[in-house]
Amino acid sequence: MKTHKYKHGLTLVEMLIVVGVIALLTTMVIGIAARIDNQSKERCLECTCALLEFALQEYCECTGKFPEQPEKDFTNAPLHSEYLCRELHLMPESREVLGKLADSLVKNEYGTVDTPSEIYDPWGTVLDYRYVPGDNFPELISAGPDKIFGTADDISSR
Ligand SMILES: [Ca+2]
Repeated sequence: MKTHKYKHGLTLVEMLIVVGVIALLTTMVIGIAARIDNQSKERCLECTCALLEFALQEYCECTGKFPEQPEKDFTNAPLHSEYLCRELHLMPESREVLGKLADSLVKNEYGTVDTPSEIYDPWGTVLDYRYVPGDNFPELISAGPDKIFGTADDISSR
């Protein structure tokens, strides 16, 4: 007579397959979440740059020129950002536009000499401000997701 012996539970191979599938799905979800996070930060940066360009235009209408760049060596982004903030705060029109930036992107909004204001990108790196030779409209540059200037993922306001 034939007896049916039922197994209960999973074999080791089945357990390994289940763990592997869960690990694969987790990796996919994390990758998709990171991509969505980066895309939302890029949109935030676009809005920030648009606001800053508007503030720069307001500043230019009041003073007849854009804020100068204090250093021409393109290596000191915090100094450029501090100077840009200080200059934009001087004119009421540009200060008003600057006030529309998200609080999380502005460090020391009412900066002093000891704790100057700086504008950050959504990844937490200070935004650089520079002039491109041959173009008199200043350029805003984010170091991008890797937080390092001069790499392929840098994002320009151009
Ligand atoms: Ca970069």
